[in-house]
Amino acid sequence: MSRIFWCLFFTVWPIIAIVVCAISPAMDWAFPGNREAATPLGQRIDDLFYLILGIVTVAFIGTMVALAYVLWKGSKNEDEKGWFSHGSHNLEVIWTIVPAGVLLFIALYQIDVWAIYRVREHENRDTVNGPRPSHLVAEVTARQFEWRIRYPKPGTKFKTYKEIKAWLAKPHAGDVYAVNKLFVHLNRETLIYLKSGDVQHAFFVPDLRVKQDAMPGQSIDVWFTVNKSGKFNLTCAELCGWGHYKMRGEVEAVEDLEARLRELKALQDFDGVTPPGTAPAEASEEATP
Ligand SMILES: [Cu+2]
Repeated sequence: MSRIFWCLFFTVWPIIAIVVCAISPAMDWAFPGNREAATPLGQRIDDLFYLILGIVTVAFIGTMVALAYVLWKGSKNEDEKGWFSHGSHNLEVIWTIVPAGVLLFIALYQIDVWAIYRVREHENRDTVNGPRPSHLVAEVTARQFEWRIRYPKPGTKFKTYKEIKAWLAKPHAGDVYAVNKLFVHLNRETLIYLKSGDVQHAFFVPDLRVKQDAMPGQSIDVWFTVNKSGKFNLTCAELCGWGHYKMRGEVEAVEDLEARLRELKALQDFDGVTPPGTAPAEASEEATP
């Protein structure tokens, strides 16, 4: 009886694991927000994830069925003597070659996604010599415990990477500054230069499947194209100090980025005195008897 109990005991856990895995997308336990990635590359990363999950699930179920079969068979006859195996050369060859083949397949299959994610020239073969005119370029500086963002003057179009590098080297008149809020173009490529003002941080936007460490003394370029409008959480994914937990920001994809940047610029330039040609609501109320 106790043999059958242990047989069932060890069989029920893998079944629970498979059930939990199967229902997790419906229960919102799967990807962030239970949504599709908001970038085309993120969707390909998700596809890779599901492919690997599928392979692992098949291996897991196969192993568990074999285990349950052995337990069940062994639980039937208490008088049967154990059979001692000193290994099987053929089996060892099989279970070495099969995983090696699976790993080789994954390594080759994912190479394209990795190249697009990390090797800029790969994605922009047609524009290796310069950024696309539609690029949003922004400098994002992580520091304890916030994200400082600098955009070039609204309307700036960089023609070469050299121009971008010159802009990154120092602040320029007309730059637009923001904290913890990064506006990006919808359906157009964003190119950000990630820096750190102090320790190591990590720029992580789960909905976009974008994650990159920010290193002191380095400027790291990160690019993505958001194809869903909305707001996405930006968090720091590197334990960077006591206030790490509150290092939260937001990425918002908007249709008219230029207009949004001009609004930010106007707000930044406002000196507290009513700008010419406009009458704030408070002032006109006071004037009414
Ligand atoms: Cu941080």
